[in-house]
Amino acid sequence: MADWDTIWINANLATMAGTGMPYGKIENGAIAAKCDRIVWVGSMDALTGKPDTLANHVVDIAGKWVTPGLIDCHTHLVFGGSRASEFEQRLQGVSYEEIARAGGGIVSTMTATREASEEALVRASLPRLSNLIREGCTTVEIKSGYGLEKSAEIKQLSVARTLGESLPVNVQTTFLGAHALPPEFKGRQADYIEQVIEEMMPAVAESGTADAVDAFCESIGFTAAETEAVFKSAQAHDLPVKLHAEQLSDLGGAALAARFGALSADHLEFVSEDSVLAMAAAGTVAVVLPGAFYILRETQLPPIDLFRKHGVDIAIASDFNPGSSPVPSLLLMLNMSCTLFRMTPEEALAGATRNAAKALGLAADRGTLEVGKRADLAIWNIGQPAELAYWAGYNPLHTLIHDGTAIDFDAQLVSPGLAA
Ligand code: DI6
Ligand code: FE
Repeated sequence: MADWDTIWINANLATMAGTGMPYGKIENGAIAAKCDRIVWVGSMDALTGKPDTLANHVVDIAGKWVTPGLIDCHTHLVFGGSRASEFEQRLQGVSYEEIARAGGGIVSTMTATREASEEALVRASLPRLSNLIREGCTTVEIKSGYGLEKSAEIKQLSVARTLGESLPVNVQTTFLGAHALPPEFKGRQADYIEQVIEEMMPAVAESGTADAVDAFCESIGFTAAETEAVFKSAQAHDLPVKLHAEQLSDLGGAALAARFGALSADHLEFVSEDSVLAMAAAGTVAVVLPGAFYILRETQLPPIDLFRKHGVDIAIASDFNPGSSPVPSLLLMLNMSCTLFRMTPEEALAGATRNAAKALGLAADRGTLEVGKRADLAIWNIGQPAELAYWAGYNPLHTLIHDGTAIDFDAQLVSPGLAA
């Protein structure tokens, strides 16, 4: 018996480890796993013996490219219903904010989500998550925020946990109780926040269904002061925070998030340079969401140059949700972050691997091809890593390895069919 379980040889590796080489490239390399961990990464020349003496399984991948499994660090993929009719309204000129203020938007999804059973939500969500996995995702974050009451929020989070147990993927969950004001609290926003803090947060923490806490700090969401109260409560329950900030206006949410050592601030189209500086000092990741920008036909670009200038790590994510980003595709985000936001293909790939791991607090364990990290590998039929951002609407994934084992897509995933 050899010491390692599997070695992939004749591989081109985009390790995404900060080696100084673009993409952390190792051409003509090999990578080995034992159980669920990477135990060796390097060039074929550096192997200390014949591959079949080192590992029990030798897989010759004939020059294909290997990247870390992709990480979608911001989704709302558990929801009931669809919002196709709002899409039609928006195409007629009604804005996202107008729809939200008229009681549609997030609240309409809330109604459908509250009505759906846990089982129905699982059934609706499995093909959505399968779609992300088919494109190379090995970690996906899923938020609540369509329950907006204790039991429905916990239902959404439990569904997310069930999805992670049902499919070959690592699911991270985020409690987003402060997403929108439910109609029964109309005119009583302070009371709702009190309920989030006094009732929901302790129950969510107690249930163990959330890995982090998020809020929607926005003119159509919650104020900075309300967000701060939610963050204090999260801290009291030892839950890390992240924030939907500066998507439609600048309320200073990103700076507030930085003050709480947030893992990430997300959207950020309207963020100021001072807030970017605060994020840099706190190590808060900037998560940009080109799907929502595209679907809402926004024009204010997130300040990628300021993130670069001040050394803020940039992640990209699908923001998959039924309203502003009905787009269960991280590969498309790689393309859009380049075409729409002028990121480089290398920045885009770092945004969907290394920096996305950091945005979830998982940097020690995931996001790069390095010894000791999880053996989550995506093997691609491409000639160079930039192709992952270059193709749009095309999936060059060859094989996906999760925790050291190749996923059998036909047997383990659920067929497409996105309807709820
Ligand atoms: N910002 C978003 O991008 C999603 N939530 C949020 O606060 C959109 C959610 C939705 O429209 O259903
Ligand atoms: Fe979002």
